Amino acid sequence: MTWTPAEVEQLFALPFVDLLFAAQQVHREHHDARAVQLSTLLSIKTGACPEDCAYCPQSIRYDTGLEREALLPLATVRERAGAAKAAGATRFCMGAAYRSPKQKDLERIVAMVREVRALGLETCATLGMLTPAQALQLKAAGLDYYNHNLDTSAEFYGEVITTRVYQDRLDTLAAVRDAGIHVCCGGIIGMGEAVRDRAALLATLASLPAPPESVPINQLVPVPGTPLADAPALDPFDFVRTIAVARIVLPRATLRLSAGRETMSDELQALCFLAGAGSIFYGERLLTTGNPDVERDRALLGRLGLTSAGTLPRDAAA
Ligand code: SAM
Ligand code: DTB
Ligand code: SF4
Repeated sequence: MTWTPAEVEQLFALPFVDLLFAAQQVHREHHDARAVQLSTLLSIKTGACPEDCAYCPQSIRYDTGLEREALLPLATVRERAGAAKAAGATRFCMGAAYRSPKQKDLERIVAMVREVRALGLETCATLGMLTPAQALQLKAAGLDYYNHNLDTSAEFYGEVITTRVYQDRLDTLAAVRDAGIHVCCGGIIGMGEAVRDRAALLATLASLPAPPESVPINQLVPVPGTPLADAPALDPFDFVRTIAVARIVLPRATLRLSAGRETMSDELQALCFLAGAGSIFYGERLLTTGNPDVERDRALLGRLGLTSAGTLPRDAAA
């Protein structure tokens, strides 16, 4: 089913309880509503990024006090992935602050993907823009997912990032998809965008040649020193609405309740699961900012009767 931005905007305008009910119905049709998939992030190369993404603590253009770190050694990545698996994660996501990876760095990352996969974890990487040849190289190493976010609508994009254009992002997504790697692509809510931008982002995701298998919905983490440090606070219900609308227009995707959880109440997170979120980032850190600790997450899942197993969409498992 295709959705126009105007149709998606109408979903946002539904009364909250009606929207959540509709989203929950779609969720149960395609997913196990009691399962939450756990992905652990590791920043394998930190800071000094040449891009100017207004939300990002890793851009070299903003003074955020972040300590930069070169590409991590393979042994460190293996050790961190092993610890993530032991803590219960099923996917390990390696993030690097690149505009696009240099070939010699990609060779090292390919080795990391192989090692992490050998531990029995699903692998994900987010390294910036890729050429079709680089995507094929990652696929050959066994990369399961590539994360590359559209972040917001094409119209609002230029307010947030000026060092690359929307089409660059779409081109990388095509390279990833054509290489046969699962696409992980979502956005950030709370950057000062209008509801129509959220609707346009979700309509764009739903109308890609193939909808993304994985969709991270991030709430802006306002980082001092970045241009968005003082972005106006988001109404938490508008965040839940975004997850619910995403659920309806991307029925088979796994929606990840991503950045921003550290400041969310347990009740707000429960509403996000009700709206259709079926995955979280799990572990004390995202890339450079904090995340709830594993004890808090385990307790929350337990209190809600959610399990961290069984994450394949129902129809894919059949
Ligand atoms: N450099 C690569 C890129 O931009 O694709 C990969 C890493 S980048 C940090 C991955 C994603 O993290 C961004 O696309 C953005 O959606 C998200 N992100 C970064 N900073 C954030 C923040 N302060 N709050 C919420 N999400 C953020
Ligand atoms: C995504 O959509 N969110 C994650 C992951 N993909 C790479 C990153 C969130 C980063 C939050 C800011 C930080 O920790 O640096
Ligand atoms: Fe660089 Fe990615 Fe941060 Fe943008 S979001 S500044 S590309 S690390």
